[in-house]
Amino acid sequence: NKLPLSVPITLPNGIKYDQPTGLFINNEFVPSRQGKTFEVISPSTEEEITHVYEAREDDVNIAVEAATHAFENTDWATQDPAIRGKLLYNLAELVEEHQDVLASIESLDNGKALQLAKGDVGLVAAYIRSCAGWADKVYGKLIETGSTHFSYSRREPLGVCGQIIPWNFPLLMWSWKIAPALATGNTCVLKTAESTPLSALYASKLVKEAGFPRGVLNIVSGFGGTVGAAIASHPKIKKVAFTGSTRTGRTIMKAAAESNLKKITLELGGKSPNIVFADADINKAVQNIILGIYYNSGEVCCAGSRIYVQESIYDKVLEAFKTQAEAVKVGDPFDLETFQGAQTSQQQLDKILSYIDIGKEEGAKVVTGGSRIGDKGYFIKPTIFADVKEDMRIVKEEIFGPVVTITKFKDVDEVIKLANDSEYGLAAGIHTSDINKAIDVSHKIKAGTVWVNTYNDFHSQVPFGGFGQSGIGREMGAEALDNYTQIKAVRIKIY
Ligand code: TXE
Repeated sequence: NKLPLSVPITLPNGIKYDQPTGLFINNEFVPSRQGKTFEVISPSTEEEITHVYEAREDDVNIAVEAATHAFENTDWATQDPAIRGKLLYNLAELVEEHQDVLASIESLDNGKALQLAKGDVGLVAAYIRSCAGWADKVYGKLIETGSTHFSYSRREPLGVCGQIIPWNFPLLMWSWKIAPALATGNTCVLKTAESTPLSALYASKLVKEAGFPRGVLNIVSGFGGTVGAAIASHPKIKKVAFTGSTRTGRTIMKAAAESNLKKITLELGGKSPNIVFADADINKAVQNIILGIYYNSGEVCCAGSRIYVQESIYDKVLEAFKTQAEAVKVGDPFDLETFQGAQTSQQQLDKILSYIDIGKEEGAKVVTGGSRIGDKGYFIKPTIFADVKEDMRIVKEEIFGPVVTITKFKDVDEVIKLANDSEYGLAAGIHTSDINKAIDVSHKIKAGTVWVNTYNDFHSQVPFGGFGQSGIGREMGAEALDNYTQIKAVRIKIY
């Protein structure tokens, strides 16, 4: 039986909508060439939501052709950029108009608490709007080289951009990828994660409604080893932007190098330190360490997964943290009281539970949590490990779940050493009331983002990305546009 290109869905909160199931190519939903489909599961019930069409390499070729045509043979890249800005602005408005359904799809498909999903959709609209504003503010330079020449540089788009996104923030990652690429006149072929394809397909309807011309944004649902690999090695794709694991990032970088040396940006894993100094406001610091690790069920690349507390306040912080961790409401994402929903997949559930076992075997002490909740739906208790040693795997490796380690430190020098002892370098948190210490430690920490007296606190204008093995390049802010433009120098001889 052929899968229809749209299926009616009633969401757990009663919202009814039509879910597109096709690949989005040339502004139309189409079946995949081979007609294969895959199942999409609700992580909170483990029940099937729907099937969607599964792209393969031949579909990637068709999508790349569509994107190439839009880039080469239309005025998409060469028109007044304010027109692209207006289209992005329209899209931001539509995202806001459809925020309830978008957030609900995200909760259903990813398992995250609906309240958090609403926050994600707000960030999506804000970021697309921010890029709308950038579209007509991409400048080159007039370069003074003496009276014999006229020299200038201009920023030009790259062409077709391949984009591969993960499942932890499906719609937010979609926006971080497409908005700067489209603002600067590129065209896109984006692959969603196989466990969370639904929200980007729904948003594709909005892309068409916003007035984007055919072929500028194409979405292919499918698996990493087939569609993802085809994007990373495609000879007509000029750049690949990826968010996901460090392991897959390496594979993509290799494929990009071996195919056509396409440009890359990678936003990878992390093991971010969250540091509480004795002079911090303890209540606020504890709220931030809760937010740092249990927000989005811990499935956050910059999760504050290593907590360091100065020894004089360690017992007090640990007690307050334990109490608050035990009060975190875990469960049905559609319950508006829920803070921590389900983990996104069985694979993720298994990985986190295996790290909990590893922590126990390594001799760390489970302060609270340490097990699955129930046997239906991928729920895990907010977990704290204390009495850890710095070389334990639970301190070194990314768990990507609601599991955190907590360690004592003596002074600034010691905690900087501990914080920086990681192959990653995505983010860090510092909690202190001393502005000198805040600035000094921020500058000494090896991470792409440092939050002071806050955590997981994003803004469209603030660049985000990793040091070390946490990635290459920055998303958001003016820096994001650099990833999607290349500089051309023009030098004209006058006499
Ligand atoms: O990641 P993958 P997985 C980390 C986190 C998590 C672990 C494994 O620790 O537990 O990675 O998750 C596509 N060529 N992060 O296995 O494989 C894949 O289809 C091209 C951190 O899901 O990196 C999906 O679209 N693409 C992270 C995307 O890559 C390939 C977010 C991410 O999947 C591919 C997610 C290939 N060979 C996981 N193989 C973050 N930085 O936020 C897979 N993909």
